[in-house]
Amino acid sequence: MNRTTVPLAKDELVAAGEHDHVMDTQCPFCSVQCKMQIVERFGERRNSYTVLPKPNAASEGRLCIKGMNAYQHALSRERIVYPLAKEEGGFVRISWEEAYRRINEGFSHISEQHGNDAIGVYGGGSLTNETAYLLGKFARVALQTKYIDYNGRFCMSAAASAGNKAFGIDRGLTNQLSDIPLAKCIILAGTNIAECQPTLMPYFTRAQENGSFLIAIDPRNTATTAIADLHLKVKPGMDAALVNGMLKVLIDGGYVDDPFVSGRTKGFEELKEHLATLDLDEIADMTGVPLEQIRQAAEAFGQASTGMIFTARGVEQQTDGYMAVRNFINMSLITGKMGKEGCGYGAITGQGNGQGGREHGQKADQLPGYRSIENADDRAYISEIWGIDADELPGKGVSAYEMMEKIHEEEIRALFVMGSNPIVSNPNANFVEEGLRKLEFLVVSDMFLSETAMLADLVLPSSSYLENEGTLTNLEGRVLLREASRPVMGEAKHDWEILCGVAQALGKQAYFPYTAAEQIFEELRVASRGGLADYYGINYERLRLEEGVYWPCPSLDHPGEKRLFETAFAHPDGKAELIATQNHFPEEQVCDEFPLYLTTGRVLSHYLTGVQTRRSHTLAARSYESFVEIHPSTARKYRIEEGVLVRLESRRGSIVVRGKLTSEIREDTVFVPMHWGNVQSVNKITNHALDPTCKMPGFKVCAVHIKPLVKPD
Ligand SMILES: Nc1nc2c(c(=O)[nH]1)N[C@H]1C(S)=C(S)[C@@H](COP(=O)(O)OP(=O)(O)OC[C@H]3O[C@@H](n4cnc5c(=O)[nH]c(N)nc54)[C@H](O)[C@@H]3O)O[C@H]1N2
Ligand SMILES: Nc1nc2c(c(=O)[nH]1)N[C@H]1C(S)=C(S)[C@@H](COP(=O)(O)OP(=O)(O)OC[C@H]3O[C@@H](n4cnc5c(=O)[nH]c(N)nc54)[C@H](O)[C@@H]3O)O[C@H]1N2
Ligand code: SF4
Ligand SMILES: [Mo]
Repeated sequence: MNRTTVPLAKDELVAAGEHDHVMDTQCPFCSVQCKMQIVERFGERRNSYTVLPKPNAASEGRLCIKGMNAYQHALSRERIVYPLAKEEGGFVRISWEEAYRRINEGFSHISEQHGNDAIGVYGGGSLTNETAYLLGKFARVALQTKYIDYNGRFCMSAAASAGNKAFGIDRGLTNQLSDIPLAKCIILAGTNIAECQPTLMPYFTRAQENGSFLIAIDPRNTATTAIADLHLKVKPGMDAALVNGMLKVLIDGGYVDDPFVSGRTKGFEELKEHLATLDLDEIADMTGVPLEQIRQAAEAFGQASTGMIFTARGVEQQTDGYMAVRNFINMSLITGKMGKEGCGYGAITGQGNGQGGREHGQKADQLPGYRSIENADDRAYISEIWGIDADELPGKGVSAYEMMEKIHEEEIRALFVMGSNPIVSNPNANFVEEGLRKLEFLVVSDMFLSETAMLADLVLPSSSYLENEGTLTNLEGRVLLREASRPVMGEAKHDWEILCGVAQALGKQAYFPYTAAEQIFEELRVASRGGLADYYGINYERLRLEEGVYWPCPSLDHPGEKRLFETAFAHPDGKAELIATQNHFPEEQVCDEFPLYLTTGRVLSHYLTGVQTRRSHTLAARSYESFVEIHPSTARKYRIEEGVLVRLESRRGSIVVRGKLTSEIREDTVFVPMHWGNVQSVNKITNHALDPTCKMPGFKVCAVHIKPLVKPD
């Protein structure tokens, strides 16, 4: 990971006679968006590839194993390179003209019979800003449906809602990464940075070298908790209560920053009164974290002169994810550790464009620039840019999983999926698969025949990150331009071209006249102008000259805001909101029938539903199948041995994975990664209960039963 090789300028490589083709690009996977250079040397029988990290501010010239091997899937022979139509059970090659004709026929037939809302659109956080923006416009203007949402609902929605309510704005990190080494105490809650954003680890180790005290909160020992000075091995789903304990210690110990609380926040009295009613011993008991450790963590944070808190999906993918995040933000605020050097809160964004993808209209209730589809001024502003009447603009739809319910109810009868594999990534996946099979018409745009694409009536081949130009916004809120570095493979098209093509087939070409991604970005700039996520001051020229620009950036001469909230929060009164949080318990509790908690997550070498990384031979070889982490004493009780196949069962279904005995996990909890489909798809058993505020599913806790597939002698 820490390769220090300096990338070469293209002409240096030419001079050295070393290469045939150099690609300057950006990793397609996680939110760090590391820059890299891929040198492709043409050989007689096959080409060879060398991948070099490129220095840039976020990764500081590091790459992880996924980035190093990301060329493998993009160049894989398994890429779909022409449109495919399902006929008599199999796929046949068709022309783009035929594909567009069938889409027009399919969508028109359904909307005439059942109305425009019978067609749903489902997007993703890997799409560029240009495509994400256009997908929102496509749903509202070309299809005129209210039903659009995206996979970020499962990823960023709890933190996004919490940021919006607490601060008045949702940008994942309130600071640049370079603030991290300046923090004297750091809390990493439900975030496994060492495996999920590996190139960021040196920021944290540097902080420790500067004397920082690092606290990790996770039910498992991970490569991240391994570097922590204190590890709170919390019971799954109990973060909100754990933070209540720490808040109580902070208040009782006199660690509140009174001037900050009175000048810059509201709601403190209610919070204090609520905490006074809670009992620390009870909190220790319900969270499984010894009281001494709760005290030690709170005091370390309270005493430190600077401090930062980071959360990720461990805290957020809960039926109380929104409130749990609010509680961590409470902690940053009452200690005044916000808006200053080495102080701030961060929700570690997940997907490559997990940040930008949540700002420009893929969400059910959102218009570009983080505008609201329910706000009359916002509707009028965007309608004018789109050249439609505000009355024609549909209203608010429903969240991603709720769309799956609408499919079952036959309110949605056709679905257009771009950049997601919902059949593997939604909770309660058997129900989701049943729904997708029931659809009258399913169109999927992907690079591969994903599990979802396999069910489609039409599959549209999209270009890869090496081929498609566009902008992505990294976890810091820094907008980056990724230039295309290869011609499109076969007859594949860029996602935005596909959207323009479908719009034309539907007779809506006048609203989709683009011939380059940059033209779409120019429209996005204006559409976002004056919104919360204001990109107006950013253009391709700037992005080429500067190393990315932070939003908000309201004008071309604005430098972009690197650190938020230095003087005010984004609410009209400039104050941040504190809130009293209940000691929430997960929706599903263990019982005699389902005696263990299941939590889910990731491994280093695979990405999300694995469609891409399972097609990279180097990555697949590192982890070729799923597994269940189980504590040896729990394994003994259920007669599970190392390496045997086991059946895990919940109220919703069952899966078969291999047992992996490890004392790194709590005895009451098992862990399964999410990167495999079919019989190893952990979402066949996860719980579909949603957080009431943000509609995030509780992916991180459900109750399961475990048994060996074959009974031991
Ligand atoms: N290698 C790899 N990297 C990735 C991805 C990938 O798939 N693979 N995906 C990207 C994306 S889209 C995302 S969203 C991010 C996700 O990044 P993370 O959120 O860091 O990853 P997860 O493994 O889902 O969960 C993090 C940790 O939460 C812990 N956890 C489980 N339950 C609880 C709980 O109740 N409380 C607490 N405090 N912790 C809990 C898990 O044990 C796990 O170690 O990673 C991004 N980077
Ligand atoms: N149990 C459990 N479930 C989870 C999670 C968890 O922690 N536990 N995490 C959740 C999270 S955080 C996330 S982000 C979701 C992710 O869920 P998904 O969106 O289903 O994840 P991906 O595997 O990234 O699917 C993306 C698909 O789009 C394709 N693709 C990639 N890039 C492009 C592109 O540019 N254009 C097009 N058209 N297609 C492209 C890929 O080939 C792949 O088939 O999963 C969620 N599900
Ligand atoms: S997966 Fe993330 S950390 Fe690894 S190279 Fe890609 S962008 Fe960087
Ligand atoms: Mo994610």
